Amino acid sequence: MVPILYQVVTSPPCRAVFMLTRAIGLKLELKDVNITEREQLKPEYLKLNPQHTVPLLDDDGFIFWDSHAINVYLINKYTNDSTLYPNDIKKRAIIDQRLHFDSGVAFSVLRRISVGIV
Ligand SMILES: N[C@@H](CCC(=O)N[C@@H](CS)C(=O)NCC(=O)O)C(=O)O
Repeated sequence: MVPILYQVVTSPPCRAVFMLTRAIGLKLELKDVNITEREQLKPEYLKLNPQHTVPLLDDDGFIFWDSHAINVYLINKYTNDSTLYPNDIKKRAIIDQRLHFDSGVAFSVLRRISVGIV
């Protein structure tokens, strides 16, 4: 059973998961979430993710969200290639810093700017 990704094809965090799965050769089942129609706010989706965001991963019943957490999980579970998320603690610390920067700073700033334009 392949992992299921609830996604929006144009969403930057979803694209990050697509890039990672392409890099490690992992197939996903994709389920579109129509956020323009606010499908993410429906009770069925809120039951899966009370934070109502995409991407969300369902890996054989193990359900969680956030592209950064999903990518690290997929690397740990589905590849032995340690180059993407090295075991070396200093290299890993730099990657974690970039992930947290994206999560805590870059994405929210870019979202605020782009929501005003789109
Ligand atoms: N930090 C999250 C951000 C997820 C996020 O905000 N996704 C947007 C689409 S790009 C979303 O789901 N928006 C709908 C909503 O917040 O209700 C991640 O990396 O997965």
